[in-house]
Amino acid sequence: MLNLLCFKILYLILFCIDFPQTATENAFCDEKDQYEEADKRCNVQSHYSRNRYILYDVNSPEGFNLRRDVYIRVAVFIKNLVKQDKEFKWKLVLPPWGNLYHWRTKQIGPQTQLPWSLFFDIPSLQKYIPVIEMHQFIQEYPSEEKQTQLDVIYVLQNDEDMFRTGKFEDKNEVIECTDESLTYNKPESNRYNRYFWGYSNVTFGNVKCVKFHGMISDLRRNLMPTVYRSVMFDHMEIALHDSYGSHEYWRARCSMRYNPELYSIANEYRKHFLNSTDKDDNTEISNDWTKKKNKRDALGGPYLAVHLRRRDFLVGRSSTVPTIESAASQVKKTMDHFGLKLLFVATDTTEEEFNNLKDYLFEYTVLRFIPSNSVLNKFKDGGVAIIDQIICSYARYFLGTYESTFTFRIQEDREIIGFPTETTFNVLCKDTKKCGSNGQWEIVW
Ligand SMILES: Nc1nc2c(ncn2[C@@H]2O[C@H](COP(=O)(O)OP(=O)(O)OP(=O)(O)O)[C@@H](O)[C@H]2O)c(=O)[nH]1
Ligand SMILES: [Mg+2]
Repeated sequence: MLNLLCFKILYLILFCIDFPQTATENAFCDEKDQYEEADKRCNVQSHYSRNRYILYDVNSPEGFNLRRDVYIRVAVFIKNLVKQDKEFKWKLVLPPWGNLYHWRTKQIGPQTQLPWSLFFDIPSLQKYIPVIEMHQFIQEYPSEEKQTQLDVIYVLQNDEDMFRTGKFEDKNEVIECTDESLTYNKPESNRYNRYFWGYSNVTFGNVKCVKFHGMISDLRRNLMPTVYRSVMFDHMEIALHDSYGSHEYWRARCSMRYNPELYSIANEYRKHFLNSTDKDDNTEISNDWTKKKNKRDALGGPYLAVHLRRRDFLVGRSSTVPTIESAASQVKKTMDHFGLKLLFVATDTTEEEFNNLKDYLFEYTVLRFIPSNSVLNKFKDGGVAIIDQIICSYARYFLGTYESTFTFRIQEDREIIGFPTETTFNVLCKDTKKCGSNGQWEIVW
């Protein structure tokens, strides 16, 4: 008798505790529920299946760096959730990277379904919130006939009336979906079968369209963890930061360290071409961001870095983007002021424009990072852009592009490294008379 009891307890521990209840197991429970034994097993199992998954996606034309900002909003949301709700085990599924408008290098093949680990340091993200990659989610989430079915998808939408009238108030209202709201602008998709990030084996059970305005924390009431185990939010960029620039914002931001290999490549480049090392430049920081120290004495390498955003900015933001001649003269003035001779340029411009810039700055050494084939093949356009950002973040002085999120992320990294603010929050102007400011979002320790 005692033996049988022990066996039962062992069985429950081995097979029930903390494993998500699969759809097949559900069917098993329904079929056998006339048997007390099976019933008991099922109850225990559903009781202990506490894993809950949150997924999200962002409007497809949005670039890499705005997407990183959306991650911070989500991360702070999850952080609070994990803190306040001990009943469930919340996990964030990191949305794979792919199909971004700016990733144009053709010879390296399709840049889709890229895991976060290619660009970011996952253990570092995990020190802030529980995150898993999409491929891990597909493995660990219950699936039926190799199909992973998400329980519900909320398609967030702006309330156009608010934008028309200018009267904004919080809203989180399920509305009837229109054809337009369900038209996902991905070529392989159709109305009821959207392939998330190109995964044809990921489907969904329930889709709800939501007029949403307000802070991301308000999405908590859409989670309903006793009903749904997996909840996906599309157009997550619509949900606003709970507190942009707060201490919590910066904790989430600090956790976004890059893949260590990208730092190594950037550091090699700094050492060889820019005479820059952390030791000499007073830019050493702890490998563990939770041990970060409040400091503002970073010196930076003996070079000026400029982020010269061109391409779509030349059209969309022509009133703030300078000509190459004007950019060169602004760079020259700053370099002379600081007595610098080395210039590092991060840019999405053409070879022709870059050479043009070099011609204007012939008395200086003007460099840009050119990836080897192996670096480009491995880390793709996204990784090369991050290397550019890292190199900019270690410069003695940084000049960015007005209202570019690529520039914002560099400024944040410089805040984390501990530079005096006056070396960081500077941008190129349209011309010398008219000059905007990006604002100055300083780190909060
Ligand atoms: N390698 C490299 N790529 C760049 C550079 N500037 C822009 N890009 C590419 O262009 C993309 C810019 O898009 P976002 O990341 O959205 O940043 P943004 O367009 O400057 O900012 P928004 O105003 O939000 O659109 C980057 O993600 C890169 O892929 C650069 O200096 N170096
Ligand atoms: Mg952009």
